Amino acid sequence: MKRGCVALVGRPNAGKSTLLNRLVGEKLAIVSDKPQTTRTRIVGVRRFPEGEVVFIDTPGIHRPLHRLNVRMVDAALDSLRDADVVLAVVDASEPGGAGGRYLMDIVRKARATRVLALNKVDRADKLALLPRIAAYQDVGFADIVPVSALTGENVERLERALLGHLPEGEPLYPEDHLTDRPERFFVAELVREQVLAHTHDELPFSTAVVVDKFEEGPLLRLYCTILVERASQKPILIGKGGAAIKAIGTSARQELERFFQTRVYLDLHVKVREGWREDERTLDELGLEGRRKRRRT
Ligand SMILES: Nc1nc2c(ncn2[C@@H]2O[C@H](COP(=O)(O)OP(=O)(O)O)[C@@H](O)[C@H]2O)c(=O)[nH]1
Ligand SMILES: [Mg+2]
Repeated sequence: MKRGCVALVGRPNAGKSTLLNRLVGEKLAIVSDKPQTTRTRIVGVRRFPEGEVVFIDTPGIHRPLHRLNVRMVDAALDSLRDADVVLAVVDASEPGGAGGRYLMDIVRKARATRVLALNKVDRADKLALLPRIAAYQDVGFADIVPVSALTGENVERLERALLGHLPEGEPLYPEDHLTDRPERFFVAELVREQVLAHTHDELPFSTAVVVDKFEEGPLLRLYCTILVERASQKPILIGKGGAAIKAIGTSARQELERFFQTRVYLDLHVKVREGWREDERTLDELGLEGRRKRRRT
């Protein structure tokens, strides 16, 4: 059978996480309209009649200004090195720009087979697509597939193309294995997704979620702390009379109930941790891979 790893790499906001969820058929990665939503690699396994594909979602490749972001970009580059197929995801509704060229310079050097997904074709100008495809000629893509991760348009064609490039071998994971992340990870991420949805400016980038307690029972009881970087951010996140944090809590609880298929009690607490984005200990606590913990393969 066919089997192997496909790493989704690209600029922030290209739609990698939306595409991962679409390819795996489960919501494993959170999505937002803000860049840098994904902070770590997320594995999602999908079985086809022809074989097994291990999809790896990664943080967007960008210029890292904080230690948090250094770890994020490292996680993306590590995945790219380990993959059988590198699936570059670009937003086809926008011109690539300097960031796009930087990405292609990295993808061009990958040892793995390269495939390009021109994403967001649902809102791209079809005429503008052709010259953009021409601009990718020299990157050495084995396939270029226009898709919409949002609507699912052409995603099956992409799946066929990816399967075709995978090596033969024994399955990498047991039959029921879906992801490499523990339940607590999804709790923190689903809460963070709602923080992202309800905040703007610097706040989305300055928040992280820690799961303090995970108590199973007829009611799943979850206690989380939302970290912010500065004292001035706390009242914004809480809102007038607690309105903002309440709205975040209500939506997060609904998402968590959907994910865990059970009733959920969610307790959210906001805490200031000055400059946590630069603090290696906090980054470790958040489970973000870093240079020091890089896997040897
Ligand atoms: N119109 C459209 N929007 C998309 C598509 N794929 C992703 N998006 C949107 O683009 C934004 C970023 O998506 P996300 O998956 O978080 O991007 P990532 O940073 O590359 O993981 C979100 O608002 C998505 O809803 C698509 O195919 N079409
Ligand atoms: Mg993402």
